[in-house]
Amino acid sequence: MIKVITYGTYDCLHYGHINLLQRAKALGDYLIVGVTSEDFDKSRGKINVRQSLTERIEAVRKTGLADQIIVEEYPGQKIDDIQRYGVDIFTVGSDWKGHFDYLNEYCQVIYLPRTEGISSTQLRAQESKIKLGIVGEDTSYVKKFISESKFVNGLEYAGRYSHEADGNVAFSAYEDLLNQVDAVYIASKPKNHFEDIRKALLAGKHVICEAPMSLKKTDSEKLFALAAEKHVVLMEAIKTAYSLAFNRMLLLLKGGVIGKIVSVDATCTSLNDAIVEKNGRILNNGSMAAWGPTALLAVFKILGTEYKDELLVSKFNKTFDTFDNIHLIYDGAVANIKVGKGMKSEGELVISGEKGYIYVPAPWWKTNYFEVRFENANDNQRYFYQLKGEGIRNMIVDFVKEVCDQNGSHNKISHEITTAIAEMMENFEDRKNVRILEF
Ligand code: C2G
Repeated sequence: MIKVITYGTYDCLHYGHINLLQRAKALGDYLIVGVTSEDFDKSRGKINVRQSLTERIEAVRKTGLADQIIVEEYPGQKIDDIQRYGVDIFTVGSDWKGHFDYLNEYCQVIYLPRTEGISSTQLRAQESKIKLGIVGEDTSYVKKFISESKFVNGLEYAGRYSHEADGNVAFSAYEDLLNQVDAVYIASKPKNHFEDIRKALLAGKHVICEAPMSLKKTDSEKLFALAAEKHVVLMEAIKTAYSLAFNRMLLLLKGGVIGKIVSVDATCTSLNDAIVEKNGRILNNGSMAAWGPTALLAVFKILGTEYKDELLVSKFNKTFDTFDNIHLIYDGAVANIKVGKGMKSEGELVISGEKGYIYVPAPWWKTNYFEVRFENANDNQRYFYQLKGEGIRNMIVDFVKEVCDQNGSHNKISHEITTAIAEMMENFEDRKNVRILEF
């Protein structure tokens, strides 16, 4: 019996795929089809896959061409599979010609002519594109967001509007932008977020807003209620939530890998305490607005939002907080956050447990790597997940998917966490439980 194996994503299964599978089947007596897992596709840069692994496996199964279906999950698995299943022929479309010649050491490699004129990317692109506008100044982060959005299928950048009359804006009025788009990325100053979001939601637009999305708990609740009433998406943009490594780490913690969690220590610093003024107005945010949401996201994802007590210790320069130390007391655990734009420290995340701890090296907020460490170092585990674009393109992909599906499954930051972050911003602004180190 001649065994043939082939692999693919098979997203939005089309006749190009089926053509390949038919010819692969004809090469032998038994065809094994490897369907790529979501993690494996993300790690090799395929972030726009629309269908779940289950849906893609089912589509391949329905063709009736596969005698066996397996999941491809890691680089190098092909060699394992060829040996494990006693495969005689590996085949794949000619778009991969040369890429798998190394498999000749294990079996015959055959590249079959690719079917021209059809691809999953093309099919996804035919779906209606979401027009996205941006509200905000021409900062380096906004520029990065625009360049990252180009990797996202189904999205079309329509231009920018800014409250500060600056350079090359496509729209001179916010209403003009809202009339031309389906969704808005809001990167204006935090104090403008509420109005910018409210107007967009009232206009029936989907919103992804830079953190902190809201500076008051009640404002956050009002905005989510309005989004629900208008049947549109409202998401807070904290890219860390969309990093594969961060999410796999959360799953390990939930599974008890380090036992009961005792403390979460998160540090985020970027030394940039220059006061930026324009027309007499301070343009830059302090440490709490710049880094608080990211650090709080990790704490709230790991320990929840029901802390019993809090203490904020802050240091200021003439105009904003250059360093903030946030202590949160939970039932049986504590969180200790250090954020700063006027100081420098090791930007690491350490989650301590009764059996071990997880160490995420700096910059943990855009990491692709973490370690699980134990008393006996021989038991230590290391995890690596490729992360392209710091997680921004992954975040935009999930925003687009949420706009298309609107079932809440793609938004990795719950309304509860966004609202808890808003409450912390409010406590800080109101100096509730805040001790000032010096002014
Ligand atoms: N294919 C084809 N003609 C097309 C589109 C795809 O022959 N118009 C073939 C591809 O060459 C591949 C298979 O169909 O052999 C599945 O294609 P994709 O789902 O795009 O997956 P891809 O990432 O190309 O799979 O590690 C090998 C890769 O997983 C191959």
